[in-house]
Amino acid sequence: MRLYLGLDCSTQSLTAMAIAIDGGRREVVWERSLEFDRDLPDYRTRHGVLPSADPLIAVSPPLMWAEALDAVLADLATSGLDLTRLTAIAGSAQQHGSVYLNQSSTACLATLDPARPLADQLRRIFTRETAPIWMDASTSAECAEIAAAVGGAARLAGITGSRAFERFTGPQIRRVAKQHPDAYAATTRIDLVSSFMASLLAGRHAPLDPGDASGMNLMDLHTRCWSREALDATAPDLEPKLPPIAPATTVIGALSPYWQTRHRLPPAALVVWTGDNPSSLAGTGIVEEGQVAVSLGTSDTIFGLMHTPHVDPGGAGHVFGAPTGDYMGLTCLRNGSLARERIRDAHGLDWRGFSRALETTSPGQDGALMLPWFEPEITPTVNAPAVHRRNLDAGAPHANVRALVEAQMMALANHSRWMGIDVRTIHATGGASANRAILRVMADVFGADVFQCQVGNAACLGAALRAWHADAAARGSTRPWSAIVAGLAEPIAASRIQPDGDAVRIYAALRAEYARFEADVLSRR
Ligand code: ADP
Ligand code: XUL
Repeated sequence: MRLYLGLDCSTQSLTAMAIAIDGGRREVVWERSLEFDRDLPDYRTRHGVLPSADPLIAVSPPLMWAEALDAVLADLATSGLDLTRLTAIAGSAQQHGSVYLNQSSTACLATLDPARPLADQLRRIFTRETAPIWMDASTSAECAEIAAAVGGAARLAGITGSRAFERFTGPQIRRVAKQHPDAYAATTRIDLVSSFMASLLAGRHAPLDPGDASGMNLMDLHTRCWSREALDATAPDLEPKLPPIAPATTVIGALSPYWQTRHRLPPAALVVWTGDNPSSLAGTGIVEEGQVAVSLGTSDTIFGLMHTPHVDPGGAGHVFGAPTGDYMGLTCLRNGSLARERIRDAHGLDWRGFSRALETTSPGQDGALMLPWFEPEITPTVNAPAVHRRNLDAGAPHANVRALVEAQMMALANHSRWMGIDVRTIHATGGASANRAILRVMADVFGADVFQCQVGNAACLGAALRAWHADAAARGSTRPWSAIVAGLAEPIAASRIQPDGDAVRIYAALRAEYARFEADVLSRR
């Protein structure tokens, strides 16, 4: 029997999951989640983000992620699992966020004192105390500058898989370089959240995998190397500051002596980390073209596997590297779970009441529509947040719940057409996928069967499966990905929600109406 550990450092929490693989048996044997706001209140985050007066700014403290890692691995040490069996560890993290480290970080990582908490020892390694994260929308000027320097949005998308997006790391780095040139000059390593966490475990600077590196507007999607043109367009002397890019199966070393002594963990193999969406692709079992998953987490995302990268000509979506070595298409909405919480709270509901609101209202509500841009939106790009309603009374609780969820599902459906996938089944994951009333709207809007997954946290499961896959590959096994995901990363057959014919017809028309409403409002801005 071997144990594999997956970690996921998301916007709001750090989750760890151990799976046991024993011949044909595969099982989740341990799981632990630490919520940043609740469990590490000293950092004063709200939903994992530091409060800001400017709605375009979103940053988080990297020390908080480090402290969470220390706490979660302390729990693993007392889990009762036979940790001598722990063979490999992999992880995933929210994408795009950037951590700025100085020269002292190299020695600090290598000489951590196991008698002392991790976070206490890291305080002096940052050139910026905060990390801009995926919710940051403050870099429109930098996006325009980078796009212009490489010859336009389409050219940048052709090289990197995406036009310039505010939250992508290249524009974020450019902003730091422009606004804080001294801090930028003192920065010797710019990590993504994934490579930062992996570096803490390895005791030395870790590489990035192509899945997360493709969320930066800096990697050439075709060669999986840094793009000279994109680097030059972004910031001076950038390449030496970036981690190397290594294939998703790379074992980057062993768990460092710090963890072995501090929490009595074995020198397990450490696999390069990736982004939460690539990890969720594996964790929802999407290893063939034509299947899609929808993740209803802090962000709402829809993604599917691609063998060859075809980029969204409309510029809404992204092409990233996939854990299988293929590609994945992805469309991301910022106003996901937190928008649902906002409407829930505004009308004094709990999740049961929210579900009941969906169950007691009718599809389409005679043309009631909402554009739920409570916060700046990613898809479509909306930098000045505002909620727009049509045929909808803002005070009507149930109608607003339905209009919100319909809007989110219609936006996901309309803005993922570019992937060219005929969506017949959807594997649903993320915190809100527990809510079957929301999944009913998803099934009807997409006209597709929707399944819940056996293991709810797909990003974390995907990380554990990647640990197993890379370890097996290092041992010379040629086990295909379809065999890795079988049995754990599978939809629950009995959870199937089939689309209702009448509702599908209503939404076919309403989706077109929604697209017109969206275009009309955007054209007036
Ligand atoms: P992330 O990984 O991005 O931090 P999760 O996938 O853990 O986020 O999802 C967290 C979100 O799940 C919460 O913000 C909450 O709004 C949502 N959620 C949890 N339970 C329910 C439910 N029953 N119905 C709808 N949403 C839910
Ligand atoms: C994807 C994106 C989000 C984050 C946070 O491009 O920005 O899904 O990865 O989960």
